Amino acid sequence: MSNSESAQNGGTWYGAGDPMHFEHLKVVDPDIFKCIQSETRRQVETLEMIASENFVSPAVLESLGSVMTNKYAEGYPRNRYYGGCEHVDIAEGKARFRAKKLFGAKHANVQAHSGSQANMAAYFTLAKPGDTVMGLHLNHGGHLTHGSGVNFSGRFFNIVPYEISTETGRIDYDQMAELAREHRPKVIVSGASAYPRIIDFARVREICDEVGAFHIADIAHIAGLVATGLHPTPIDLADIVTTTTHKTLRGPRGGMILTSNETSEILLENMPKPKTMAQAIDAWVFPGGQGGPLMHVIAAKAVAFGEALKPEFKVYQQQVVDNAAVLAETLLSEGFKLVTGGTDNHLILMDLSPKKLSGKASEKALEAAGITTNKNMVPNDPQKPFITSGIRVGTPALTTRGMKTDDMVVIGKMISRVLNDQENELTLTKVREEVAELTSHFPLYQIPV
Ligand code: DSN
Repeated sequence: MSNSESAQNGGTWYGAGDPMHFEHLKVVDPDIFKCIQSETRRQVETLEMIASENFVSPAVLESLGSVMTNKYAEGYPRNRYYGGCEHVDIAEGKARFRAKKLFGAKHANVQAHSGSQANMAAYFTLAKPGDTVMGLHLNHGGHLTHGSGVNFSGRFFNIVPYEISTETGRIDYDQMAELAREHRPKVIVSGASAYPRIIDFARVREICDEVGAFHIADIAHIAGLVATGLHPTPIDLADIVTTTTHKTLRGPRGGMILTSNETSEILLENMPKPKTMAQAIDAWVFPGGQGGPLMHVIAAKAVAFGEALKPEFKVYQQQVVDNAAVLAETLLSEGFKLVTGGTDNHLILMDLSPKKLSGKASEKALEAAGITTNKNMVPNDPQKPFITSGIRVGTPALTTRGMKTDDMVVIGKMISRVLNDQENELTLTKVREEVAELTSHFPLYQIPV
């Protein structure tokens, strides 16, 4: 692929430029150098189809590997607990400004270390321990932080999960409304980790308004689509929007919180004094839940948001969605069942129960063939979460490499061959060779030597 072609996909890094050098690491810690070398090779030579992963640009990588990691900067720009913050202030200011522009938000907190910590800060901004919170059930596509009993969300809050319809595989908004009327939650969380359809944020807002609940929208998976208008935005429909920055948004691993709710005085009974929504969010990130921000990650977030503001990023996101649609059609034509029958976004949830295949074994077989996916629960899954009957696949990472719809047809057929013949080593080896051949046409990073 030429650089001009790759630029249309929103980046210029595919195989371009020098490899990262690691002169020091090679000498100081050859074991870890080898891990990085092998991981680079794995990323380059296999098909990365985990729906929540992506490949960052060299500019983002350089920022992550910079001296910004050395700086303590507790507090917020121009209001820190440490001296020497004049440069990190600029980086964080740019990250916040670009995030607000990208999503049309009035306030952005870019310090959350992860999506989970963003959600924790959002919950504590709006609810007290023991309050009722509604979120999509983990086994129906929700996230751990949307109320799982093994997570802080399920331990600190009284969780009432809503579900997807077992007939359609889509979120059952009528059930959500009924549960909300019955349980009067303080917060309803919208958003999902394994949901292939558009989320109706307006309907969730209506339900919240009817019962007097706050609305938190977790757009971690779809942030890139939301930023480019390919999925409706929750910005004016949710009190708080949380996201990760490393999935479709293609930035460094991390979290972010946005709001456009200008509630001037939100009384937080467990905060020392009334705060605006923006101030309350910031206070629940630092000092409420975190200490020093990761300034190298925040600098990299600024770079990624700058990339996402470019017109090429929309072209990239459209290709992500087009690729997922064609991959879904291919899998359907190969006889697979897909939850909801297809996809509107970047991911597909395959229900392997009609074929009597487990997600665990299928993930392993695909991995052996050079295709990286993850096992996933499907609605009413008879299997345990560590086994499952589903496989989740996504197109963000392959699309970053420059792959298009024709490639998705080829890949869909490879997935079909592996899943239908997963015990056969010869099939797995043959597909692995084909994967190596395919990936060689889509250079990514140079493997360090
Ligand atoms: N664990 C992530 C995923 O894979 O979807 C969500 O945060």
